[in-house]
Amino acid sequence: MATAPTSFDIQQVLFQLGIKPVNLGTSTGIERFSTGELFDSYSPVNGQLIAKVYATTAADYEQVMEAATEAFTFFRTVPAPKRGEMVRLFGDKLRKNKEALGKLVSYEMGKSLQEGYGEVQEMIDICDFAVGLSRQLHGLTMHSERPSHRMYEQYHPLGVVGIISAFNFPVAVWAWNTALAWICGDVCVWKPSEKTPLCGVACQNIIREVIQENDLPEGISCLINGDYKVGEMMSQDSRIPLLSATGSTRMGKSVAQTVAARLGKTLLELGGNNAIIVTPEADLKMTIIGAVFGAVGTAGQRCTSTRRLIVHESMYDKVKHALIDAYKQLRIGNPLDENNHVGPIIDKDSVAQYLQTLDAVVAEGGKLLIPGGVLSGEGYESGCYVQPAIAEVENAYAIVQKETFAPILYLIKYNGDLPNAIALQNGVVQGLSSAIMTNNLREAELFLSTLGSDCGIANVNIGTSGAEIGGAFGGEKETGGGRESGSDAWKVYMRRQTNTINYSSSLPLAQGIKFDLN
Ligand code: UN1
Repeated sequence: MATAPTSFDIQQVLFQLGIKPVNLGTSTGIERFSTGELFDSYSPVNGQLIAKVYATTAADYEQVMEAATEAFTFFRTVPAPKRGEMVRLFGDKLRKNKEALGKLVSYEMGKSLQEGYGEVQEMIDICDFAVGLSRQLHGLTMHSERPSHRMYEQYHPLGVVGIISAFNFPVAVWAWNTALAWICGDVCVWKPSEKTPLCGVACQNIIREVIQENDLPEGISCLINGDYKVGEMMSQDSRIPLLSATGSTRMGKSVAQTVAARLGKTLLELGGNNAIIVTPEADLKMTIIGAVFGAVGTAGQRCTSTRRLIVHESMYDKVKHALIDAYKQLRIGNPLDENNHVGPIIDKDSVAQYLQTLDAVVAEGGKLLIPGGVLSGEGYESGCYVQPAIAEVENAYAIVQKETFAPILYLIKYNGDLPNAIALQNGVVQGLSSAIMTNNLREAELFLSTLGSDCGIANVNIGTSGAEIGGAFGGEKETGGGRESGSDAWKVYMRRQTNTINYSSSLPLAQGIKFDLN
């Protein structure tokens, strides 16, 4: 189905967000520079060049790290609620720029406009959350075993926090990290994905206004750009006590090893292979909406996307036919046209991986119920539009064990009782998100119990994607173990200190040890 290449004025959006045809990709907050190579950002929507960005060199990186380190010496002394005020002002700016930034996200990354706006809303939500949190960075007080002693713990800022983010959430994942890190008193250096550098430049332009208008220190929010080599500079840099990285498991393993070798901390949010279990007591209509949005939303490129549907044999045919019917109604096309459900995937490499995965499914004996394929013709000139596919498979297939960042949904049958389905759901190396569709309390509680899902996120009668910012976000096993966003995820951005104060006039030792002089 053909639609207009863009249903909005991209030039106006770029102007509002301060994006030029050629952009300096390195910034220490206010100052912008870059001496590296120029690289392009193409839109998967229509294949057109949006703008160019200069990459960060090793010398540029040094300048950024000096500014960040310097800014930290001041920023750590600013009271946390005052740092919260800065985040509140940032949230206000995001509200003003929601439409433009949402459109840029949609145009540079390819997700639907609704999801582009949703992503900016997620940034606003985390700012609000962080503002409140800035008055709640609580530690505990505990009773000392010694008389007239007081013992408590407190949290101090860590230092320079590095953030490596992925193309699929080009702005929100930075905001999850940076809004929390700032209220915790840290300063941030951000490397956005080289596939969505303009979203990074736009965000930096927005925070730059907050820094300038409020005389905040340059260096609290820095931007660097480029490929994995720039990421390696961060991994190796002992001036970065915490590196938060979102992306593939392969990238995460490399970052984790390098950072661990210098005993730094990582916060990893890596691949998922998320399943929805559909029991005999599931509501069919809710199941179909949850599964289809989970599988084709963001064109299957969320780490929380639904990859596997594990359906009880008694429901299997019903679910299969309802899914096929639903997929036939999907409108694939320009994501800026709100009539469309599914936009393009990020680039042609990704299209090639999608096609290889479909071949591998067939080679292992799977059956394609909706065969998929690359769309061509008017409106599809970028070559990045693919048909969301459904395949009947076995969970044990090697290809099913892997995460393919594309709209491919695997349909898997289970027989007998719920523990069989849970075993399949847990029978992958990843552990991010999971869900069960059931109206049976016993099934729901078993799924959430210690014998149930082994994932960081486990939902009942909701799909696998679309988590709210208030909960801790992240997963187990090869997903990396990190937790970002809500709940007490802030603690990873701070160092904990235990303090014991003696207000007696003697010096008793812990564990009753006697040590007398004279
Ligand atoms: C991601 O795909 O990296 O839960 C993040 C969700 C979104 C965040 C996804 N709130 O689907």
